[in-house]
Amino acid sequence: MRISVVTIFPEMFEALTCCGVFKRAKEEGLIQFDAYNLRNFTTDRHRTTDAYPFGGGPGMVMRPEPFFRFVDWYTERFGKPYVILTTPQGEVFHNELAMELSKKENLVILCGRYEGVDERVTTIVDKEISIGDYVLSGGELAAMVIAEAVSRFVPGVMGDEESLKDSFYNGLLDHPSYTRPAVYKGMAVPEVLRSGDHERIEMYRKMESMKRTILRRPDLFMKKELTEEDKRVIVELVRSLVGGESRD
Ligand code: 6GU
Repeated sequence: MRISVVTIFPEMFEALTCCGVFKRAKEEGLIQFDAYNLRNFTTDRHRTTDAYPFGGGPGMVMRPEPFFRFVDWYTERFGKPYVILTTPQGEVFHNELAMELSKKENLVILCGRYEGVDERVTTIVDKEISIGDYVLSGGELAAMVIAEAVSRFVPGVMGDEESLKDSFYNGLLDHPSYTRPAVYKGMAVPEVLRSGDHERIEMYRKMESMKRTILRRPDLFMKKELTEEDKRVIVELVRSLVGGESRD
């Protein structure tokens, strides 16, 4: 897939492409990624991307023309993209949305700045996205978050497709993980993980996953549709908590 961002700070995206999974995906041609400079799509002599808000008020507002010109230029070159605008006023980003976006052939992310983007830009936008209820000075970090989360769902990007089955794929948080040494500063790795009993390990992990989700993210738990297996896990979890007792 092609992911393109347009921003007044294209250099910021080196943080995304310099290292790690995203860099490799780009090198292997699984993802075409480009950060375009919005300034190159300005129309005036001074190449301005913002201006004072009509009606007054603090801060500057991003002018519409460069965004329109960028999307026109892009469409002519690559075909019609799915267009996202980063804004604290958007739908809060989540993993399922990342999965949906990963099916788009051409994804364009318009980076807004906190003070705002001329409202008319929304007429060329398919979805406005926020990454959470806090304020960032610009949409660049949000665009990187979106690009990386989306890229993980592009076939081939995660070497091991099993790695996709982590937090959220089944609506639950991850179970805890341990590695060597088996005992560190007096803290031992749970015995079950070293038992070699794969059935017990699986049940232990599912129970921990369920327990964490209930305790830390009751909102996620309440949304979850319980499978028969989930119910068995909850039964085992309650049993493990009350000890040997079977009724009462
Ligand atoms: Cl998408 N943009 C800005 N400027 N701030 C944010 C955000 C986006 N999401 C959360 N805060």
